[in-house]
Amino acid sequence: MSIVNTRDKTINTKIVYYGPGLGGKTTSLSYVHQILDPQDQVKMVSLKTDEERTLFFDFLPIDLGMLGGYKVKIQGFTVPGQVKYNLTRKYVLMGADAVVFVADSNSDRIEENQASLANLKQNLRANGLDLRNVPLVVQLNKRDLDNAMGMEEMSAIFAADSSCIFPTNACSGEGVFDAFVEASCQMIIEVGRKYQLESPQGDLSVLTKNSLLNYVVPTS
Ligand SMILES: Nc1nc2c(ncn2[C@@H]2O[C@H](COP(=O)(O)OP(=O)(O)O)[C@@H](O)[C@H]2O)c(=O)[nH]1
Ligand SMILES: [Mg+2]
Repeated sequence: MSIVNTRDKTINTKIVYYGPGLGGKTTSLSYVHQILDPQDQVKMVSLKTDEERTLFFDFLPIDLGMLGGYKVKIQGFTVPGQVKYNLTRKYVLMGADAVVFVADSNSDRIEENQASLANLKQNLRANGLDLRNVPLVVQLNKRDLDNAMGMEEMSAIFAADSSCIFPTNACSGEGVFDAFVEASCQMIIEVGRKYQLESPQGDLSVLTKNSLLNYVVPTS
């Protein structure tokens, strides 16, 4: 859940990368890290499970600095995709302000994408959240695969829940930062509305977008 402190003017938010196992969530968040922090000053934390532990996720703290008079921070998380780690997924999703769904374009993975989307909705509900006020941005990832499912057919899976769909290749990074920018801006719009934030410097989501567009994304 976003925490906004109007006295010391901080906005703390959370973006969760969700999707089936091996779809490219960790690769995507690592790419975002690389763009935001090319010197690797802030470490991305990856908790790995062993047989007994069920906590298993990546965590990246992101500091966007001052935007419109507010200190804006984002906690970036990925969930483990494998079916058996549902407790971790539910826990990581708690208080999410936006979700980036990383779908696997491999045409053998259609059912896993559908199941993971259904699982996302179920876990949002379990956390008292739903897609009406938690923005959902979709990455159709692994577009480079020879057996990639058609874009239209694949987009149709998500059409009812999101109008923001990005073809991506998390390995090259293509589209990944654009999806992150979109999720961040939609999230700030939602948080701004919820807390009735006003900035003398203008619309917070526009300021967020402009600030993120200053980062250098290599063109391939
Ligand atoms: N060909 C291809 N492979 C990818 C892409 N994104 C991720 N991968 C590979 O898919 C595997 C799983 O990626 P990972 O990020 O660990 O998936 P996660 O389980 O969703 O976190 C790794 O071997 C990645 O290198 C992509 O866009 N294209
Ligand atoms: Mg992962």
